[in-house]
Amino acid sequence: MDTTVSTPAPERKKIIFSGIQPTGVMTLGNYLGAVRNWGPLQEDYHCAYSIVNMHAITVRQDPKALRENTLRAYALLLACGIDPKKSIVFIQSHVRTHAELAWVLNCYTQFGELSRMTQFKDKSAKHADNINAGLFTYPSLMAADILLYQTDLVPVGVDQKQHIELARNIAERFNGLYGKTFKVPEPYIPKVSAKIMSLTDPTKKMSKSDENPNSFVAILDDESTIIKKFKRAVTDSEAVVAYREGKDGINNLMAIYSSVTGKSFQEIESEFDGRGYGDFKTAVGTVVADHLKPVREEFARLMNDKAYLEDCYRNGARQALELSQRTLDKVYKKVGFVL
Ligand code: ATP
Ligand code: LTN
Repeated sequence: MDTTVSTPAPERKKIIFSGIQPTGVMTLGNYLGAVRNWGPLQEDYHCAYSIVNMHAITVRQDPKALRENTLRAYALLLACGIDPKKSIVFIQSHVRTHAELAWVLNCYTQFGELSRMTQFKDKSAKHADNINAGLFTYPSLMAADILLYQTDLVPVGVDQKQHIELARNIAERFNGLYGKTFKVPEPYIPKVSAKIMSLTDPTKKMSKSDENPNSFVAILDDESTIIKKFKRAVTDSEAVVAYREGKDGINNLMAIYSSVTGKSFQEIESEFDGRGYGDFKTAVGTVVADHLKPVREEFARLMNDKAYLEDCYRNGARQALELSQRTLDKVYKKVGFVL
């Protein structure tokens, strides 16, 4: 008689990967659209998060500033609650498999596909004097970042959806040719704050590389700067706090307020019923500043402990290399490279 008790196989913990470019100080858009979700995910998933400095050089960077911003971005991730004991947290250029897989994937990505990427179109319009090949093939490197870890879910803002769709297509194409090699990833996009808009032009995405610092709130801005920026935010002349088409500025402030306080749009509308935009803007500024205060304090503490940071990113790179090498080995074998 068979006496073994058959217990169901424990469900495999899903894998999360995401990245952020060290192109400046993280904004409220990056935070609410992506990074804020990364910490809580650590409890239920295997997570890997990267400072993608190789992506950053697709537009010209000052080397000294890039080096400093990379370290600051790393410290900021930890300050936002990403725990290097729970997640793999690393700097992209430390892990050579990313560039290696990116080359292979470039050969399985079509020129036409890359030409359709809206980020490429936007960035090449913005940097017309430097439309380099890296800017064009950027999505293949991003696909490599994701596919190397057999990622299930990619938590990002909505602007990255198109790149993730391309990564899925590349994975499916490669799997179709050579048999199952890559997990096909899904985007993971928040409902309310997937696209935070610029405070000076609410039809444009808030972006950390915007040359007008009033257009974005940086996570490290102090309280009075944050409140000042919200007070100056472009709205409309209607003086009614309501979420409606055509009220881009107010809709954006409501999305921010809702995302930070957890209140619904309806609750916000009644809270500010009969009150002017001045009150509303101060309230948004205050909740954002209060919410970010512990992040600022933890960041300052971490930046005073460079030895700890170095320990964390070296260790992160070691773990990332070990995992990603397994996928790269499979790929090299499948395409016919002599091993
Ligand atoms: P850059 O200005 O250099 O293009 P960026 O501000 O767009 O940078 P990234 O490093 O490219 O920032 O993005 C990091 C993460 O933040 C991505 O998941 C992206 O989708 C998200 N993100 C960026 N801007 C916003 C925004 N305005 N609203 C919501 N999410 C955003
Ligand atoms: N392309 C992204 C940054 C990025 C990324 C990734 C995001 C690079 N590699 C992998 C998620 C997964 C951006 O511009 N925001």
